[in-house]
Amino acid sequence: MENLGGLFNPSSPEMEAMAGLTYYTIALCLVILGIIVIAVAYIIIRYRKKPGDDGEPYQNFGNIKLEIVWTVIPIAMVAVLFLLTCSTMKEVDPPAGDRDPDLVIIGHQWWWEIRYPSSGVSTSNEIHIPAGEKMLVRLESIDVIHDFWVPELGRKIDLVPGHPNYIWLVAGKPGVYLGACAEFCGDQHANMRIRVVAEPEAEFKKWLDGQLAIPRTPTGGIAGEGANLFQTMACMNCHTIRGTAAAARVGPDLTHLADRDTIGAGVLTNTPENLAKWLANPQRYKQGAFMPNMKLSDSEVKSIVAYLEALDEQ
Ligand code: HEC
Ligand SMILES: [Cu+2]
Repeated sequence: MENLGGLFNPSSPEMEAMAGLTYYTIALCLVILGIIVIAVAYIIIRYRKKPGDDGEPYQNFGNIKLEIVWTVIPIAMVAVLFLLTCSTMKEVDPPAGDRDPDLVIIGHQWWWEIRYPSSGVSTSNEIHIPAGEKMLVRLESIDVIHDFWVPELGRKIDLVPGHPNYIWLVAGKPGVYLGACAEFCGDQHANMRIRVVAEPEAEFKKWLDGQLAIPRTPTGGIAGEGANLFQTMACMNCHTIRGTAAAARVGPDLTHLADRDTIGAGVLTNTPENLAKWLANPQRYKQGAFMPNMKLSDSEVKSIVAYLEALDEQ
């Protein structure tokens, strides 16, 4: 059942409420279907034309009692569904503007910028949260409409330019929950994946502290060369590496890139070899992505990989 998605594997109180509502609705529909099938079968048999019958059977017009019954019952059913839906919405939707968000998720073509406003941490595509804790998330978009969806954890929600939306993000137990952009947003929409990593509180704190660390810039060796290249090439214009002059937000924050599981919102697993492949030609793995082929030589790629990996070894 692992990969059957949210309805079969709800992993947050919000998703449990939504799955519960779905099950109630399906159960009610099945009961109605059963009653109708039985009634139709009974009527077909009981009132079928028998030998000797002639003309129309008895017609029953304007029976007020009957009409009241078949109006009131459906209204009652709709009322029940309405109330169940209201209570589910109350469970699922956070009160907007109640407090500052714990997390801000910003959609870009075609990656997710993840910010933790209280600590200033910024990462991409991979969302760490403490398991069991209710995180208030504000969702924004920098360009077009995207849609955040991690099926096991809850509802879909659009990221609309100029109009922030809010959700709760909760994972009942530790684990990795996968999601994707669920609103077509251009060429690489399919490669706009989400990983939610829910960890026990202590591990989450450790991760957050690791992210807060400002790495020293290596000065010697090939990592030092990489740092120089990064500083002198256009990388600076699009990326942030804290502790250096690079502070742009066109692409992901690379300060703790080596900590992430994937590159390019899921197109490659994050290993030094794959990082080298990505740097050599990102367009080969994510055609149309807004990181150009930087036409780096093999040795430049090697130095930059050494630099980016060195940032997390301190
Ligand atoms: C014109 C802006 C631009 C320039 C210049 C640029 N990048 Fe990028 N870079 C991006 C964008 C945008 C992404 C995200 C692509 C995606 O996933 O769709 C990215 C992604 C990356 C990633 C993967 C990050 C992740 O979290 O998945 C790495 C590593 C990276 N760039 C390194 C570099 C290096 C090193 C240079 C310089 C040699 C460079 N970039 C130059 C825009 C740029
Ligand atoms: Cu998208």
